[in-house]
Amino acid sequence: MNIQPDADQQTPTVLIVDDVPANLDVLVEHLQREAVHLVVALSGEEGLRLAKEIGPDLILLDVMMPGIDGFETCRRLKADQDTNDIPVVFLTAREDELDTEKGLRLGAVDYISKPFSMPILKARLRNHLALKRKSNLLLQLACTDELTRVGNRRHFNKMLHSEWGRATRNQTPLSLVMLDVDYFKRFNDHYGHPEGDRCLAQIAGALDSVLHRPSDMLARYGGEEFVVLLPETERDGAAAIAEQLHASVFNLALPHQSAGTEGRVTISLGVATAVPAALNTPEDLLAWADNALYQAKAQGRNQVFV
Ligand code: GH3
Ligand code: MG
Ligand code: MG
Ligand code: MG
Repeated sequence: MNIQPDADQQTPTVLIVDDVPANLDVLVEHLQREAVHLVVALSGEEGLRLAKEIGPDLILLDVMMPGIDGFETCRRLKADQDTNDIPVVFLTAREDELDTEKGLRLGAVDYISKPFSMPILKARLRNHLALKRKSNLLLQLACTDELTRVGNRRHFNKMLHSEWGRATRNQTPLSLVMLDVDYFKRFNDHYGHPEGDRCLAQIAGALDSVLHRPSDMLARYGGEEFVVLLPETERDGAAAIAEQLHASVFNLALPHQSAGTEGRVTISLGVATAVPAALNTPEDLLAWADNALYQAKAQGRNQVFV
């Protein structure tokens, strides 16, 4: 999955959770003129489901609700890594000090008691959304390789470990493709480093166009080396993707006129697949893919080694 370059430009989504439809009506009526997209839920359960599904930028949460109340809803949002970054603002008739402290301790960014002032609520929401936008941008910068706009090594390592954990729990295969540009030193020597940079960015674009599952992840591992993480993918499937990755770069037909090359830029790829076992680590999968890549290079480059 590629990282959206314009994640900070989108209209923010606010999820409002309240069991009383009249309360929702009042909030929607007043907030709909703000530059936000509003989604409503009538229970904690529905709020949790929607939060996971749409990933809102802020959740406005009632406390007293039948079923799971707002406090429990907040606790579960914060315990789930898919939703724990979403700022929660309580909006409630329960206004004693203990409740306020509890809501904030559970991780809410704000606690607003009824009766409340609509202009102040709006001002607070705007401030929280501005902060969320900045933290999204920071997160995106921390995960992105500046030159190629794909994931960076730091993000890849994080995803490798979390996908390894998931594959271990579910006993599903996890595949990794490691690839390296052939004779890239000669490319730089011949065409210059700026042209080399442009070449790497084009290669990243071609590689990315091959991946279609949201869970697939491309990253620049370093220099002229890229990695592709393929969750729930068997060896045959990974080999087929690797062939497509190989063809995508070959078909760019970027000229590379120097000794040993095919007249165009090519890549070598190594594929590794594992269903995690107790004695293995994600670093083993990396080492296997690296070893396969070494074999692809040793057998003449411009090929996939599985
Ligand atoms: P091989 O086929 O064995 O991979 O040969 P190679 O020349 O590609 O491998 P080597 O490791 O000797 O050289 C890698 C080159 O990649 C060296 C370096 O100049 C270039 N390179 C690494 N990172 C960048 C980058 O960010 N931009 C540019 N332009 N070149 C880079
Ligand atoms: Mg209520
Ligand atoms: Mg190379
Ligand atoms: Mg290299």
